[in-house]
Amino acid sequence: MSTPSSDFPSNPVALALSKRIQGKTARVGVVGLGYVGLPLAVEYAAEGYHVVGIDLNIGKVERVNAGDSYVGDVPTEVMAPLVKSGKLKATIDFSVVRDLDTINICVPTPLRKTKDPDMSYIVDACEEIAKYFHPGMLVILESTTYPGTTDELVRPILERNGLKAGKDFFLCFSPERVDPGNAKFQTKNIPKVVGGYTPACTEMGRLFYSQALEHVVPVASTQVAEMVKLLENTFRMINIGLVNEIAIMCDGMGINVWEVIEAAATKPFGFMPFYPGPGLGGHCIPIDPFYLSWKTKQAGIEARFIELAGYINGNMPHFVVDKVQNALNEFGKALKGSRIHVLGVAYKRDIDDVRESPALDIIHLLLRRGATISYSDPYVPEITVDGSKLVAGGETELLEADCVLIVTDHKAYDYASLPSKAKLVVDTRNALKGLQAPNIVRL
Ligand code: SAJ
Repeated sequence: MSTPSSDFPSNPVALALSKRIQGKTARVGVVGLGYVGLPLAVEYAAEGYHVVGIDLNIGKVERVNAGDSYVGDVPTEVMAPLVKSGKLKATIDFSVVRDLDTINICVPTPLRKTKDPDMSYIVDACEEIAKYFHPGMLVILESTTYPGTTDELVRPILERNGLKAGKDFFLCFSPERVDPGNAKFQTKNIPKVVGGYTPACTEMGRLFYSQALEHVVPVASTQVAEMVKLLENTFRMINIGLVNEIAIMCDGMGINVWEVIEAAATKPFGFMPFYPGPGLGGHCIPIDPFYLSWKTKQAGIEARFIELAGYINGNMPHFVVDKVQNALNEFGKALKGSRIHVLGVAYKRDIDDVRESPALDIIHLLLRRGATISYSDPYVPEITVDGSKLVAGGETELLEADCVLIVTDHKAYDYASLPSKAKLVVDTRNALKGLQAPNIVRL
């Protein structure tokens, strides 16, 4: 769809806003102070802008205003001076929008149980912004969503009072690419894609991001920018699905899939290693591709790769539980009545996030088949499965277990000693790489 063009230099509204952005006098707003919004707010405050964070969670607002960070990628010692100097503050009150020049919307975009997009966070944020919206603003949606959201959902809400995107205000989409805990790539140095509703919008978005971030990548439209993120994460999800299916094939043929991948990864071009695992966790990879397939389905296009990969990845917990059952059978034991100690429940190593973690599905399935469960995870003190709370155990439970199941390969574990301590180990992450023993079973 071609977007209407606006003549940037001859538009006084654009000129005035661009001067405020370049002069760092623009008042920056960030809606949603999570692992995306808070680091962004801090970057702009550190650049010298006055930044107001808006979040419905009063606890987060109070912690920001106390200079106490709750996001791992934002050290308190970095944030506190910005709060103290008055450059950064937070509020639950959207009326501050009256005094803002720019707003980045960084709210969640989960899936409903029906795997349909839950757009309520974006809609609620836009409805609140619209109450105090004024000419001359730049609004950038960063929440991962289906192509068309910015143009079809956000723009009508903001244009409701007669203001026109591309003329009276500027509207962009820019995918968030935050990778929590990534020491090498943080908000400032991750290339920032931005696409606008009009060329003037794109230019305003480019100008805004170039003030605080190292590398800005302007693209032709909001739809292109929305699709970029979905391609990135769909690529990942489908390749993980492929390698999980390869693991199932290798299992059936008695081939060590980990050795296959390690050797394939020696190819210096045309190959990128992905690794099989117990399933697909997190709030991005299992979710984002279904925003794309939901949208394409509206256009009568079946996203078959996404559906198939979703099925394969979703089936891995069942495959793992079957593996545990068969391994116990080899030792003359039934799964029913056996004690299984799960090692690691976070959705990936060295983090504390259990959202969509396959460990929860695996524990649910094991309980349903009559096993007794304990778990340990240095980052997760307790979990709830099927309404029951499980508290993290430790060495005692590991030693008493009939089978230890490695689900999340946190670096904190002493894997070398595991085979001598445990009666049986099922390893879904190749954490015991290089170790051989009759009581080790690998994915
Ligand atoms: N996983 C596998 N095999 C793999 C890689 C991952 O089974 O080869 C599993 C993980 O165990 C986890 C899930 O997939 O359960 C997702 O893991 P992830 O490494 O993709 O980590 P996420 O969910 O934190 O993804 C984020 C994404 N970042 C953004 O969306 C901005 C993703 O685009 C990044 O590529 C990824 O971090 C990263 O590379 O760390």
